[in-house]
Amino acid sequence: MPEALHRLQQLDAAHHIHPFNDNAELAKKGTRILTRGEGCYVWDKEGNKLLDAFAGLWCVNIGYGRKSMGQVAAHQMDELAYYNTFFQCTTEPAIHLAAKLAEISPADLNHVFYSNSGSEGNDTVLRMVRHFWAVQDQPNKNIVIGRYNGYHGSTVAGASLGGMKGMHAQGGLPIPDIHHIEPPFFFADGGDYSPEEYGLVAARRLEEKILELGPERVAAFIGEPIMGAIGVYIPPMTYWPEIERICRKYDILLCADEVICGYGRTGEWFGAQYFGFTPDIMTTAKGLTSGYIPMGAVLFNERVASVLRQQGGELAHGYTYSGHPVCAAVALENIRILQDEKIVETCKHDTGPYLAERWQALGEHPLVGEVRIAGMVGALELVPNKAERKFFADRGKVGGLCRNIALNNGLILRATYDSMLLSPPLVISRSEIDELFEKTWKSLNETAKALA
Ligand code: PXG
Repeated sequence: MPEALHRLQQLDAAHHIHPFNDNAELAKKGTRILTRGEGCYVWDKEGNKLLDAFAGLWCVNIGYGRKSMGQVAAHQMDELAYYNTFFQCTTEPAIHLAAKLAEISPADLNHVFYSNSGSEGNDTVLRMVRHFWAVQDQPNKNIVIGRYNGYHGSTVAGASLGGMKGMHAQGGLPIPDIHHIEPPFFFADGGDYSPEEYGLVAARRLEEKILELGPERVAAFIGEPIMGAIGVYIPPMTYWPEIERICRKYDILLCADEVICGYGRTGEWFGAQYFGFTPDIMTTAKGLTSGYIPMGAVLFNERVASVLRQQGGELAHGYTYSGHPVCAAVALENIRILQDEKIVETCKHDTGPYLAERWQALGEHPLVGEVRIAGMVGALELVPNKAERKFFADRGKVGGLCRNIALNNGLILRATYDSMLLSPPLVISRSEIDELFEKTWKSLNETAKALA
């Protein structure tokens, strides 16, 4: 190993605590150090060129290496590197971005509150939905319902709204008045239902939970249109309209966590449009800036925004960097690129269908028990026996093995348990999709061989 690489790994091991890692194990193994990106590819310090089929962490929608993003950031830093949005002030990029988000978002989600990340955005959501009911003399309508294995971030509110038991175990979560229902996961839970029937069955768990808690206690429901981190669970098309019907029936706010789905991931601008429902609140981040700079934006509809405005008094909430001018300028440039290059439309009508065709074809591999795909996000469920909808006994081992084999083949896929997750930059071309297919097929073959 070259001396320079080893030295960097030693420094990293000595001083850097990594998120979502066993840090003791990582320190022994040494981190992979990424140095450069261009389009759908990244290079590491050892000189390996990797096809990034995960877009960094579900976020680099416009691909790496876009010069104009840096130019816009540099220009804004020269003009005005920072000013706050607190004391009756704002900046031009923050104004233009809010207007742009109102333009591209569905329905009347026309009001923006800025955060720095998806987690912070969901902290904002939790506080605002409770405040919304409290100022209307319903302070006890404060319970938020999420889903087990949902992911809404890693802050106290984000991890509480999420339903990851491993996260709840660290730090005494969830905080009070957050409840969870079982997620829609047909592969594991669909039984003898058709997917359409199952979508309704899974959605009606929300109604059962509301009736158990009392509708007068429930402020909101929150869910990712497609559950990403847990394994790209794509619900049947019947699920979200039924969730929406239930929320309307009991007057419960519907919050879509669009942190992964937002800004084109499904071939629509937002996941809610893909599934045909209209949320009251949307959390967005990641694709808002394609990961070039940290930023999040929570969108509120007219009803919620007007109550918060007219009855809410002074909003006792905000972040130093809410609406940061450099981040807002970069987000505007990112959206300009998405629009001018018709990237979302191309995903919907051209590259998305092609990706779906090739990704579906991987379902013929003996290791693959289910193929999931919606636009530019998907998964392969690796199974011991193709004929049965059953997991490996030792969940996660085969997925981890396949991920490492893929890396050796120059391909980045993420594994959650034994689901191989796909979320490439939205600009992936047909020939890059062919390369993705070939490298994935080869990696599946080598995984099967290693198991035999
Ligand atoms: N909501 C959703 C749906 C997410 O996917 C967040 C909120 C939190 O966003 P921030 O910006 O605070 O990280 C996310 C983030 C994984 C993984 O293992 C996924 C995320 C973050 C870290 C790891 O797939 N998603």
